[in-house]
Amino acid sequence: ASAQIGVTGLAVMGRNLARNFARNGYTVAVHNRTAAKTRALVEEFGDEGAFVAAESAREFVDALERPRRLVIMVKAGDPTDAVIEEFAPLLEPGDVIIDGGNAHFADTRRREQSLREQGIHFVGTGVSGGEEGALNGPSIMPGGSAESYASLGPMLERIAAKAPDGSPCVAHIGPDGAGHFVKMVHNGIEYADMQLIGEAYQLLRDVGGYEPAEIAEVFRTWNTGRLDSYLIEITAEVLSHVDAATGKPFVDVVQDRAEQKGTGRWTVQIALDLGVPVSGIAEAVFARSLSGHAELRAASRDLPGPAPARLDPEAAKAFADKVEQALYASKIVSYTQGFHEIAGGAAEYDWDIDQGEVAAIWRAGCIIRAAFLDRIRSAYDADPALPSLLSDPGFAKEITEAQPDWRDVISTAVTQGVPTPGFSAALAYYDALRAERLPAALTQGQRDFFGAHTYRRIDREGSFHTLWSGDRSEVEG
Ligand code: NBP
Repeated sequence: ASAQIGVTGLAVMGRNLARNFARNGYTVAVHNRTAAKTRALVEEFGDEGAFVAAESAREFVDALERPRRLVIMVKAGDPTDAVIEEFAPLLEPGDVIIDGGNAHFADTRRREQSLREQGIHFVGTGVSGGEEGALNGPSIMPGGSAESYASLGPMLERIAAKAPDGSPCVAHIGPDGAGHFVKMVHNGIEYADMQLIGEAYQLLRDVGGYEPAEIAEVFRTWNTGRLDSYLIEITAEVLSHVDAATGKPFVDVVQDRAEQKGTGRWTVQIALDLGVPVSGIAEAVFARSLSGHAELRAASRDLPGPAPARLDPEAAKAFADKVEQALYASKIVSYTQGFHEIAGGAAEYDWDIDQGEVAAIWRAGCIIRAAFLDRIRSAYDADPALPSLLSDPGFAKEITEAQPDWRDVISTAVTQGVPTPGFSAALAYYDALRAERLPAALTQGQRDFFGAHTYRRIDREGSFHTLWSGDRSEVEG
């Protein structure tokens, strides 16, 4: 046994992760259900480091140093269970299985519990950064036992992305499913970021009258400021790309139906279960599903409404600055909601998650990497019990300054008929939080009226019911 780590599942992610370990000096055992992929990896990249090719599960397990560290990088869902069932009987107490796929955290909790009974550490690990990240440094979010992290952590730190201050983008998130939960929320935030960028693009195009290549320049400028992020950077690349076949902007020849693999949807489903309002993320998921309803959209195309009136170039320039404010303010709200969900998950499942650390390990390697995350990290470092990002004095100040433009952009969108569900949901969340009174009091009255669900009063303890169909006197509920 000579390999310090093994990777089974050698599609794009597993292959690149195995190469990343090898390039960092580790001897890596590699295995894949279809053995041809294992051989291909060693043939193509064998000179990058030390690989031990294993054809069978037994060979793979025997190639690993004890305690064994075995990374599973297969399609999430049933394949993961199949692989665990294949390997678990070959392992011994103290060995560590790392699942780097996009598992649902509830599956991870189930697998962790069952393997723990056999003395095997199961480390459900979020890995973000796609193919490129897996090879050159992903952001890594491991869950599982603290004990497993003691032996695994240093290896993950070597292969992880490095933040601008040099620190590795990996941290032990918490027990059992905590790592996959945080990865799920990362993806939900990613959906929201992408939706907000999409809305900014559509406003610049329809109201600002800019062409895609010009909008790319606007995004490039934004990318030198507080919006500096990977997603803004690639947005500029996509918008400036010209389709070779037609000579048209690439964005104009792609069908406008956004697909999804499910992690954004999970973020919203779980938020509903936890009772955490993630309205911005939900709007982003719904916007993708709406875009895919081709027949509904075709049937609705003739519905009346305003057509955007294009601004003159001077006004368009001023409008673009306002859109930047709206995008930034809405982004603060999305992250506020995402971090609230992490806090909600931590409370529900008894995970002690360091929110500042989560922000820190998202600073590089992952899809939502951004200069902004350093600010979030500082906010939580300054006050680990921060009730909301909006309570941080720095973010509160920025949102105060952005507010007139944020409102103005949404008003323009509404009067000109440009859909901005993300911007609007973010502002509605903000306004609801700061409201002195919400119509929830009326909701409680209605619930008591039709269902005797009772209500609480502002001036007395206890629950009460009004005899709505009687003399309307109040009784204790
Ligand atoms: P895929 O998700 O396409 O999975 C392909 C791999 O799963 C192949 O190695 C395949 O083996 C193996 N596999 C399947 Br399918 N069923 C199996 C079974 N019953 N037993 C054993 N092996 C089985 O690969 P990927 O895109 O590299 O993603 C791997 C994981 O990483 C996924 O969970 C994904 O969600 C996650 N992830 C992907 C990205 C990304 O950008 N692609 C980013 C972050 C996380 P075979 O070669 O024999 O068919």
